[in-house]
Amino acid sequence: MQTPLILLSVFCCLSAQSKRNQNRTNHEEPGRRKPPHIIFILTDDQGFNDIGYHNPSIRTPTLDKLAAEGVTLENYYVQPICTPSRSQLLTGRYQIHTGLQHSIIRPRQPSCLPSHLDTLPERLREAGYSTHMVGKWHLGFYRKACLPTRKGFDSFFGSLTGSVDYYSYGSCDGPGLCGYDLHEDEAVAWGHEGKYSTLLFTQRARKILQNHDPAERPLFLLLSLQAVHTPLTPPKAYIYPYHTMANVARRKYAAMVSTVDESVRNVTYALRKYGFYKNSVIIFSTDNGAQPFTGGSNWPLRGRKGTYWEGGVRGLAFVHSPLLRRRRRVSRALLHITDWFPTLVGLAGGDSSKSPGLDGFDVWPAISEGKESPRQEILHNINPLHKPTAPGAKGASEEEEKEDSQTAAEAEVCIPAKDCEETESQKETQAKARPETKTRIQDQNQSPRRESTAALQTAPHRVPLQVQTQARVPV
Ligand SMILES: [Ca+2]
Repeated sequence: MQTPLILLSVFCCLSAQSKRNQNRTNHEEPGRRKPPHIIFILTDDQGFNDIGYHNPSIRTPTLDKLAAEGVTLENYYVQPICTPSRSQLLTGRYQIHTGLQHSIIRPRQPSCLPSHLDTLPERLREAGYSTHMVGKWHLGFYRKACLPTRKGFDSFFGSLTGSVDYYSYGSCDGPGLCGYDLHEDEAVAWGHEGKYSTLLFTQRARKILQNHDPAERPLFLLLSLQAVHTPLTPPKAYIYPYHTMANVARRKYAAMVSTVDESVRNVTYALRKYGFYKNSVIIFSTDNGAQPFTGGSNWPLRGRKGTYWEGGVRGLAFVHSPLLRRRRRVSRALLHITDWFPTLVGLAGGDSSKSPGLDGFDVWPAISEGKESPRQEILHNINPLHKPTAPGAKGASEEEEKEDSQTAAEAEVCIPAKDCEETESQKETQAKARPETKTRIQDQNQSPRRESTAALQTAPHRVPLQVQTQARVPV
C-alpha cells in the first residue's frame, strides 16, 4: 500500500479565510424557540461501501431509511485514523493546530487534546446544553485534565483507548501490557464484562434519554460506538444473514455493521418515545475509512484507513432531522469533520466566534437548505515528521504496519478466504441448528464470550487503565 505524499488537497484556489467570517453567525430563525437536541452517532472504521444505501449486500435498513428521509452527505471528509478525526470533531481545528497529526494516541503515550483549546461540548454546555458522551474516546487520558469530563462532557461512559475487546473490555499496548478499559465519568466501571459493547453503549444512551427532560434543557449526546473496528467479534445472531459471503472477515464485519443499525434503531426509537425527536438533529458519521484487510470496504474509492486516498478520508455521513428545510436529498457540498463545531454551536444558539482559530465552517445552510458550501478547500494534513518513502519501499509507516499486523491478527483474516470456510461452515451449521434468535439488540440475551473474559482474568496485568502521571515525552 502506498501512502501518498501529497497531504494537502486544494479543491479551489479561493481564499477560505475570506469566507470564514460568513460562518460565524448563529441560526437565528424566526419562530424557532428552542435549540435542538443534538445526537451525534460516530462509528469507527466504517467504510464508504459499508452501508446499505451504497451497497445493498450490507443490511442497514434503519440507517438507509434515516438517510433517505434526511440529507445524505456524499462529499464529506474525515481524517484517515481515529485520534486525528476525533480531535477535529471536538475542536473544530485541523490537527496541525493540536499536535495530533502524526498518529493515534497509544495507551502508554502521555498525550491528549491541548489544554488551551476549547471543545464542542464546552461551547454547547455554555449555550445551556446537557452534554453526554458514550463510547470510545481515544483522545488521551494520561492525566485527569484529559478526560472527557474535563473536556466539556457532563458525563462519560465508555473506553478511553482504541481496539478494546467488545466483551471483556481488555485493552493492550503490547505483550503483557493489558488492562481493563471501561470507565464511568472518571472511575473504572467494573462489572460489565461479558456485555457486548454496542449493546452496552446503546443501553446507556437510552438511559440518558430516559432520564433527561427534553423540555427543560437541550441535550447533546455523542454516541461513539467502537463498532465496526477490530476485533471482529459480532454476536452470532448477526452473522447468519451474511452466511453466503465467502470472505469470513467481511461476513463478521458486515454483521457488526448490522449491530450498528440495530443500535441506531433503538436510539431513534428512544428519541421518539421520550419526546426528543421533533426538535432533534441526528448526525451519523464514520471517523475514517475502512480497513479492507479486516473486512471493510471503501469501494469504489481507492485506498484504505491510514491513507490519504479517498478511501481513507472520504467518509460516510448523513443528517436526519425534522428541522431540515429540504429533506430527502443527496448533498454534494464539500464538507469536513471540523465543520461540525461551528455548525452545531450555531444550531445551539451559541457563539463560535469565541473559539479562536476554528478551521471549520458553519455548513448548516448547505445541509438544510442546499445552499453552496462555504468550504472551498480541505487541509488534510501537514506532518513535518513524515518521512518520504523510497521508491519500491512499502508506503505505510512503521506504526501503520504495526497496526495493520495487529488488526489482521485480531480479525483472523483468512487469505485466501476459503481457507477458513470449513471452520466457519461448521460454526454456521451449529448456528442454524439453534432456534431463531431475536435480532433486536435490546431484547437479546447475549451469551458472553467466556473464553475472552477468562483469559483476561488470568492475565497478570489485569489492571484498570487508570489515569497516570508520567513524564512527558516528545510526541
Ligand atoms: Ca477509526
